[in-house]
Amino acid sequence: ESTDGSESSAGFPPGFLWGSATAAYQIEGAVREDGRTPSIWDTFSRTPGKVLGGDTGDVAVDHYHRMRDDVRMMADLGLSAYRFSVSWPRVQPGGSGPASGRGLDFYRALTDELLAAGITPSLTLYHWDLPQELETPRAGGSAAEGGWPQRDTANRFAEYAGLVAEALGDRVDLWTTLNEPWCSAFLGYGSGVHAPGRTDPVAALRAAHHLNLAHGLGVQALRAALPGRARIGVSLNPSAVRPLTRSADDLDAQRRIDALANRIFTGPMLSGAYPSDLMADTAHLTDWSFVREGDAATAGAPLDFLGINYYAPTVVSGSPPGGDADRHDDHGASDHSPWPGAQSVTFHRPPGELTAMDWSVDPTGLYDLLTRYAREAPGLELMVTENGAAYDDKPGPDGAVHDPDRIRYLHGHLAAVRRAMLDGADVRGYFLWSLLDNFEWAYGYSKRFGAVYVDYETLERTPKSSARWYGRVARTGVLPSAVPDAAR
Ligand code: GBH
Repeated sequence: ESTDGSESSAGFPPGFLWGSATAAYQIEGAVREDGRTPSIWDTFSRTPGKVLGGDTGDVAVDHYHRMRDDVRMMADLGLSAYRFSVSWPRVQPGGSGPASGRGLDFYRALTDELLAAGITPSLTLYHWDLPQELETPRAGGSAAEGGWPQRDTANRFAEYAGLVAEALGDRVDLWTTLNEPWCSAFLGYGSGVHAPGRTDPVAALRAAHHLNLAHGLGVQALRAALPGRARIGVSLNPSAVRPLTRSADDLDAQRRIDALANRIFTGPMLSGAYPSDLMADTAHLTDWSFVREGDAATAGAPLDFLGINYYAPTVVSGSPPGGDADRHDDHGASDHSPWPGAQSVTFHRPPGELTAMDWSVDPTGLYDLLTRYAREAPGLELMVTENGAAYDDKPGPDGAVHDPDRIRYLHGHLAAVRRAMLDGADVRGYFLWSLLDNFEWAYGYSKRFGAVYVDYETLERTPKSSARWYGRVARTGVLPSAVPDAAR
């Protein structure tokens, strides 16, 4: 039924990867099995007040025990790729030393199942679950807190990357070092809404640097261990940041947030240097002496693809027009900012329709990011490694789950991807976040991002109507010109 629509605006090229994405701590459960040790998210989620409803990933959606059924479901839907992450404390308990054979066996089995089903595996090494032992050593270590603000964590990551590459390099061709280092650094150590929950702007900047360094050292370790056919990238969550007005103050707020959200990572990773305006904007906080000679160049190790995770745009102004009442952010009760040195910047809710996260539906932001990085990094392949939305999905009386809002969201964003491709962006794949409803970090199980509904009592899976709609797009490679009537 596949049409050669590669020249048309609705048809994606043959070989385009149609995937879904997940992350280990959000779906696996089995946190105490087969030698796994705690990660910072185990500790954080068990700390009262940190996660809505006191939810943890102890069971999550039990993917660790239902992996074969989950792969069969992807194959039945017609998906051609699957992006998952490896749990570091499962495959290298404690964060250093030898690999755990039992931990690696799970990912060997997962990738075998995927390959047997004709699904391309895309492996992310780090999706936020740092071994707790690297954050706070139980004994022997220095009294200081560790984690990403400490330089040695970057070396530990490179060692871990090499170990996973040795084990899985024969069967996985798509490798991603880090998922959204902005979140690890600024939500983990700045605002404290993510693990490990620290609130120190300088620790957050140090973390960002050591994540850049870890990425570069990780790329080196992967290149050394993987066969030549492997493709290596990183997944960022670049902010599509717009000024509220064209005033000088608002344009400067846009520049500052672009530096703190985007160029702090793309500077080193794509050009081997930190932006000078970023260092000037934060000079009152730190002299950046944690950046050593050669670090930014290390972070700039050549990449094969850039992964872009996109949900919603950001609108900023330079001075609060209506005082604090206008202030909007999605960082809950935290008084701490994830934007070091940007106290003058106010965040505004963009106009238009909102998802269950209160994030606005705005496909133009995705178009803008894809065409921006196509321009700034010519020759680099792009991949949409996450895009999707949470809605208040509920099974109907017949047990079916109809999610027309999600179909419209996906349709709009896929059209934006195709438009960006026709305007020169070399996009090789799209991964819907997420395959399954899952543990949505600080929101626990209260937000459903899945194309597949999960009943949290029985853990039974039910593909929503969006899963069937997306599966058809994946099988045909053609985006229908209109969304189904039910989704209007
Ligand atoms: C991704 O994070 C994660 O990779 C994935 O694990 C997660 O489940 C999924 O998205 C859905 O949340 O208010 O200015 O701080 C996305 C995290 C959410 C971080 C939006 C930035 C808004 C910026 N991003 N958030 S701001």
